[in-house]
Amino acid sequence: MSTPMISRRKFFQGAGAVTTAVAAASVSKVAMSALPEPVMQTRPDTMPPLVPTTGRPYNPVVTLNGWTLPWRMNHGVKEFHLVAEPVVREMSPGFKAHLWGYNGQSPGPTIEVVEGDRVRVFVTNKLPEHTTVHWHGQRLPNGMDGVAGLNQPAIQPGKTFVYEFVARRPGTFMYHPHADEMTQMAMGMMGTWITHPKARHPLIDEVDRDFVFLLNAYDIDPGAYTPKIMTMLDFNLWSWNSRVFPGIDPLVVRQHDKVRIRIGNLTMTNHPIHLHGHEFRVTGTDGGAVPKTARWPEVTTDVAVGQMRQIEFIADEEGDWAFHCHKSHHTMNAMGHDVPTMIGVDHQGIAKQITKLIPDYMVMSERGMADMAEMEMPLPDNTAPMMTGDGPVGSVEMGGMFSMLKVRRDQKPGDYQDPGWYTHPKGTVAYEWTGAMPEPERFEAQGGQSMPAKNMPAQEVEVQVRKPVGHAGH
Ligand SMILES: [Cu+2]
Repeated sequence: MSTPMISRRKFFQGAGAVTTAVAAASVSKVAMSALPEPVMQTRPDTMPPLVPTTGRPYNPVVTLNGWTLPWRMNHGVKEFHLVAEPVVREMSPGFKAHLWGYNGQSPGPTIEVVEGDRVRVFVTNKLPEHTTVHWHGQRLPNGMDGVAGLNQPAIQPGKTFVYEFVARRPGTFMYHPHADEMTQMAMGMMGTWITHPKARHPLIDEVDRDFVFLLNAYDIDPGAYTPKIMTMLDFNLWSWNSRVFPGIDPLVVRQHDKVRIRIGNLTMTNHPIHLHGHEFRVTGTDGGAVPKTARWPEVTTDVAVGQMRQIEFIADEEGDWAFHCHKSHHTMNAMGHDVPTMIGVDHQGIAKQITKLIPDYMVMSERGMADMAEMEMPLPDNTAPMMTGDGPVGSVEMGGMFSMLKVRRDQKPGDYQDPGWYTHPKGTVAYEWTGAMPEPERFEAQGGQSMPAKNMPAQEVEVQVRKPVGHAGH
């Protein structure tokens, strides 16, 4: 037992009445019998919202490629049971990663409670090393904050700790270990916590669809299964809820729905999240609801490390709208970083020569990188293609942090099933010009520098840029 100071008398008090269990105390075998059964989930699908049947009512969220953890009411206390453990996460179809997570998945299940709820979370550690859980953004007693060594002793392997506090502030929060954080977060240990308002809130609108997901990143070598935990910036898998496109489900809504999307960032860099076809407002952060006078329209919002951004909009434009991180390297999957830029280099003659010696030889990317998606280059087993995902009219040439907002007129309320591809009304799709191509005309106006440099060299210099090999381009 890691807490030596529990007296026999106190021990039995705790065991007999679980309602008085305190944090930072290992739970005995006797108390274990009072533990709520841990609920496990092994599928990576987006589960339908968990409509509450006990406790205060609320409108549940939908966790993208995830699920909400069921609870037990125990004398007015909402009890959850998290199990920290190694998991196998399918990151995209055919690509599995060996991660650490909670209750069978990475990220762990979403925890949903209501403002004012007394919440008790049992955390069982089935990892090979100690852990804790920190409840990012919450108002709680200091001893429940989960920083190993500072607020509590770490939870040793095989032990169960109890966290208990009142969910005081409505909002979107995250949970993750605060013990060997670098390893445990690089391995996928994280989850989302939603505290719904207990009554109508002047700054928290009711919405028709409420989505949530976490931004996370992994460095898994092509063909390997386990993330490299020492990586600080050069990750090769940029994921939403430990899924990469085309493994990320679309966000399906009914036209004219009011939509909320809550996005938390537990990677090592910022992600400008961009929505096509609609403007949104940032209505909340992990610090709480944003005052109405402080909201402005956006189509991209940067989610910095350790931040949550909650965006809201009316989905009034039908279609399949791209929704993605705007860092172009984050919408690609695993690749080596030693790929030089070959655009403009003509290999045609050389490739023919080499193919005589090495039949599989293929020159990559001399016309851009789109070849990669077209050719579906042979990959080691268990590797997500770098950029792929077939759309209705070709390859989407995306991977990583990419999904779609699918807005449909005939989507039923509460139906999150993928409606398939959007059928564009006649005459509303970009098309090829097949008429005559006129000769270019020179633009008439004469320009000039307002402050010409005196000693500019006479000859023109054409700069040939070649990206350095092994750049850290993130
Ligand atoms: Cu990004």
